[in-house]
Amino acid sequence: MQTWARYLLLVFGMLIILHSILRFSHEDYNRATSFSNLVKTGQKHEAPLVPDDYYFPKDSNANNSANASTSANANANGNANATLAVDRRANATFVILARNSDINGAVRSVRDIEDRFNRARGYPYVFLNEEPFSEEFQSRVRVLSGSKMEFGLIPREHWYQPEWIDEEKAKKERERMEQENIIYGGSVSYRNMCRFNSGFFFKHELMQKYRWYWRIEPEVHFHCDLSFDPFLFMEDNNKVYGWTITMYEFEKTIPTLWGHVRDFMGLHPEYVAEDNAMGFMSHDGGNKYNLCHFWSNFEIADMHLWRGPAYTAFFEYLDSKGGFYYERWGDAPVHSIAAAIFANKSQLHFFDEIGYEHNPYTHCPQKVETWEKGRCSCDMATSFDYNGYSCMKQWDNFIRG
Ligand SMILES: Nc1nc2c(ncn2[C@@H]2O[C@H](COP(=O)(O)OP(=O)(O)OP(=O)(O)O)[C@@H](O)[C@H]2O)c(=O)[nH]1
Ligand SMILES: [Mg+2]
Repeated sequence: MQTWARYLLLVFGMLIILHSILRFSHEDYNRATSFSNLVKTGQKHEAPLVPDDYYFPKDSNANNSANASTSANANANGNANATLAVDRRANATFVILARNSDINGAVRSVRDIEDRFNRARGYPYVFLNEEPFSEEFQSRVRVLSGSKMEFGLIPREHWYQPEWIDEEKAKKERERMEQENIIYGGSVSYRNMCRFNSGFFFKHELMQKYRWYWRIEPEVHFHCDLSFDPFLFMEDNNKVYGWTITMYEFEKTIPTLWGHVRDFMGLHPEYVAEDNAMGFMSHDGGNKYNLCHFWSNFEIADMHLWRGPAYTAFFEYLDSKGGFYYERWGDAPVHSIAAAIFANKSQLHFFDEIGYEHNPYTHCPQKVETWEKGRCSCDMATSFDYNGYSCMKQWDNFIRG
């Protein structure tokens, strides 16, 4: 064999060995390069879009906060038409959990959602914090919108680590997770935040008057014009949970969560929805969790879901196990699993139209018409949907049946 051919063979052999080592040692690399993933690159999902009925007429720039009425005005069979969608507003609010130090990011997020959606709709905002919001924070976000803005203090018992948590054990676990480089593994405040988002934000007194919320974080981006009202679409179509990005959870943050979920379902079969979305999260009838969840930094959802008896019992059950502190359970898997179990699959809605970015991932609409209609600033080609770490293909397969 010629020398150059031998070198080529050697390099090729080394690449194969390196690839095998990486697949074995790095879960993300393994997923991204799996055969099923590679053949699906470039795949476009056929997500159902929000019907034209829900789009505002092109010349509509009315600020509906002035003539708002609740969506109780929907016609008898619950369908809306364009006029109704413009005239109505849902009983909904944006909710933004933030620290005073998050001010610049909060300004950017509010600026984005106002420009892309809310200036024409006038939905209110609730900002929540475990410390009082500074005057500066309030004045810098107030100036961005004519909508009502309220700034709430989170009650101590909704935020801090409960007394009954064994702090010695929790500390040991934090230290271990930190040593293992588990993201936020050593942080107590991150755990407070996850527990609050899982079980308490919808109990805050400022949230009581609302049924629907759209969760927004500081420093996120909305890449497309949103010329329809997602709350009204959800309300009229019996949806309860809307999302844009789905991905795998880090298993090391939730080692015992699924076992508790299964125990809970065994104790309370009456809460499990008949046509639930368990099949999206488990491929063996619920035995093993595939770690898929909705990325909850974006959520548009019905708080009836969280305030009802099923989720109330579920959260109390999980909380009593201490995993928010002894492990590092995120609100994303907790909400997602609950939505998948307690709602019917038709009640979970993927919003392809909403171009959304939370560093480092972006969802960009996958249909050219949608992308053009939304005047989107994102690059369709870099949408997270069929990234190896995304669970979109599991969702597609599940919905296709
Ligand atoms: N008031 C308050 N808000 C917090 C605290 N920690 C996080 N948040 C807010 O909770 C939300 C989630 O926190 P992030 O730090 O963004 O968590 P994450 O999205 O999982 O992680 P990143 O990838 O770092 O963004 C954001 O809206 C934060 O502003 C805290 O200690 N106090
Ligand atoms: Mg974040």
